[in-house]
Amino acid sequence: MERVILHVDLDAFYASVEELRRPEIRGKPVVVCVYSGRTEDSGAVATSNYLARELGIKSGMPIAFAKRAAKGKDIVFLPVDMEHYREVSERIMNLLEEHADRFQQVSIDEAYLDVSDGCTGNYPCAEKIAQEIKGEIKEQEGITCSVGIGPNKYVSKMAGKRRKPDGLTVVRAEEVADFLKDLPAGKLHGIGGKTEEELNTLGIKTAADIAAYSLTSLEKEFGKNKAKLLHDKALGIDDSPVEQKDKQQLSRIATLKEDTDDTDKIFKKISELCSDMNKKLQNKIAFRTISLITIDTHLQTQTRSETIPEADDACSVLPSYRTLIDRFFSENPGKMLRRVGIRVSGLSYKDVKDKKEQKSLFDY
Ligand code: DCP
Ligand code: CA
Ligand code: CA
Repeated sequence: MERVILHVDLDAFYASVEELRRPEIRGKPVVVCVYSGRTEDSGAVATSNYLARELGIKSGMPIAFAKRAAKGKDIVFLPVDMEHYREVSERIMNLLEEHADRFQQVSIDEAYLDVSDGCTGNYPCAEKIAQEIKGEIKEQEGITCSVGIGPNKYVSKMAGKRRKPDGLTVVRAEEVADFLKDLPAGKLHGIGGKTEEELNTLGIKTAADIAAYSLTSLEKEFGKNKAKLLHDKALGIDDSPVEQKDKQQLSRIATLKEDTDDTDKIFKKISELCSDMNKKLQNKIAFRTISLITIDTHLQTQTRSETIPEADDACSVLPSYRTLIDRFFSENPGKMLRRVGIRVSGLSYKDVKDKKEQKSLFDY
């Protein structure tokens, strides 16, 4: 069966999410930072939006460097808010999973979708799914993503990188060689800077150069395994399957009717979320840790967790949530909440006989 794989990657993810919830910063360069806290500007840039990238500000750069590049300009620097990004990510990943026969999340903003069952070798069919996905993410979460479509995971990932942001790139099986040939070796996913230098000293610069170099000669330089890897990357070969994995945690979050510090109202919302969570757990998934997620009126997210004896009924632990709510308010007097959520983690999956049944667990 000829496979068709989608790779989806969200554009400037943390920055896009910040722009969405802070209308006042839209249209400006935005830099999201991990402050290490030692001195005012110590730490690194997590990401920047495309306007900030035009100024040379990129992921991984020390914050002090970014501040220098930003000097005299109207640029927004923000600290990371991981809880919030995880929440948005989880919703988007759930949405993506709905469209896949097999689904594999590979990072907070990236996933592979195998759509081969419905779209065997049928690229227009896969393209239609990609358009639907882009539309749904835009409509429900207000952000854009870039999608690559190819005959395997590696080619779909490389295709996705070709047009960003808001891109959609299709590379059919017969187009792979042409698509890769002029790319410098270091741009091939999985080939690092050091290997690129070693290749360059052999006069090998592009994917086409690697492909033209005989495998035996490559083996002499790099050993059997690495030589095969290089050849596969240059030729666009990748047999690895899209691996459906068990989720490590599940959460449910909702907006309160109005901003409040009334613990009874908050508890009532938590009870509703527990019932909703139980639909997903179906007495088939047990958990060992529960968390209360709170988002206050300044959009600050906090999480409080408790480890409990293993349970499979989210509503059986309501008294523990009551304690966590009380703890939040005793530690944050005067704060009002806008949104609340629950999370269960430390999951174990019971009585799941085969993957198919397992998938149906996540279908609802
Ligand atoms: N990230 C980070 N530190 C890095 C790289 C990334 O904290 N050195 C975080 C911030 C990013 C997120 O991971 O928003 C996703 O990383 P990507 O590499 O996919 O980069 P972006 O989504 O920000 O931008 P792009 O549009 O290029 O995908
Ligand atoms: Ca991204
Ligand atoms: Ca990514």
